[in-house]
Amino acid sequence: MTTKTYAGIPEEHSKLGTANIVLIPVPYDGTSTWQKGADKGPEAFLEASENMELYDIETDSEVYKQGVFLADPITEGESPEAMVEAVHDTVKTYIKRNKFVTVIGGEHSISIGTIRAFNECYDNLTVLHIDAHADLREEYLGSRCNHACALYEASQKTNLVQVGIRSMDKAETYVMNTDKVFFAHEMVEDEFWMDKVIDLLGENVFITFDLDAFDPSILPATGTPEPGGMQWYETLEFLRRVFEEKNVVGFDLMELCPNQNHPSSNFVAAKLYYKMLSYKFLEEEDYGEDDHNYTHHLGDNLKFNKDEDYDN
Ligand SMILES: [Mn+2]
Repeated sequence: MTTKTYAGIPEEHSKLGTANIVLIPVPYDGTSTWQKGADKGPEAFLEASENMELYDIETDSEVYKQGVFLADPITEGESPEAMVEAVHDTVKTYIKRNKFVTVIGGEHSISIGTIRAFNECYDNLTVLHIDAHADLREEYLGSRCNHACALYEASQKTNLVQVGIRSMDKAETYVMNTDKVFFAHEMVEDEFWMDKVIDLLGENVFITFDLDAFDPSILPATGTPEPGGMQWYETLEFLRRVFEEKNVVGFDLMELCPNQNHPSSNFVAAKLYYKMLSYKFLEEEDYGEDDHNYTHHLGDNLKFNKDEDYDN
């Protein structure tokens, strides 16, 4: 990758020691079945981020000042299982360092390792899965680490709440808990869907955001676009509420599949990422610039004593 710091931010805000946020790029696209190219997602995302203005009007904040450390990309690609394990190890390492960990993909199977790490570190984890697809197959094309299986493990081991779903296989209906699924065709007719989702979330929430949850009219550059997706402002309103009302412990943005005919998709992903950070650290902004206690809040609900496992 050519980028040295996230969004071209000054080096003083990009150092691991002082950054509250870690961004892990995972340029992996080993099992996608239709349009290939999600492995180019992280680089396109970073390039778009460099061209983004860093003052957020809505929150009146400059969240990059929290510090964003751009981790080395995870390039393990020997097998889907090895990739998932590498992601799991890396994510867990940074969670233990008390960072707010975020991942940019890459195909959705990467999230298996990310979610496993968060679930090991937080009690009663809720996974808020925003996606066009259910991704609940136990196994697909011979692997449990296929993108079509991205949320199966989460469905068994966490409180999984799914939002924006509009494409799935009949077999997935047997795994799916429809009490915790918000189908796109129902959301458009239900003005209270956001309240209902939030009611189902526990205190600790990891958000896995497949960019194909968006309507293809605003984000066409993804591997498997589906009509009838979420719009920009409703997505932001929803996310802001989740960040304000719950302890979001981390998130990932998956399935950006850059297409030179649709470069705006890269900017949508970049802006969404920055918005989510802005919402996460909004509370901190309210405390004023002199209060640097945020790291204290970040580790609040971790299972282990963070000093104990701090190995560096
Ligand atoms: Mn999807």
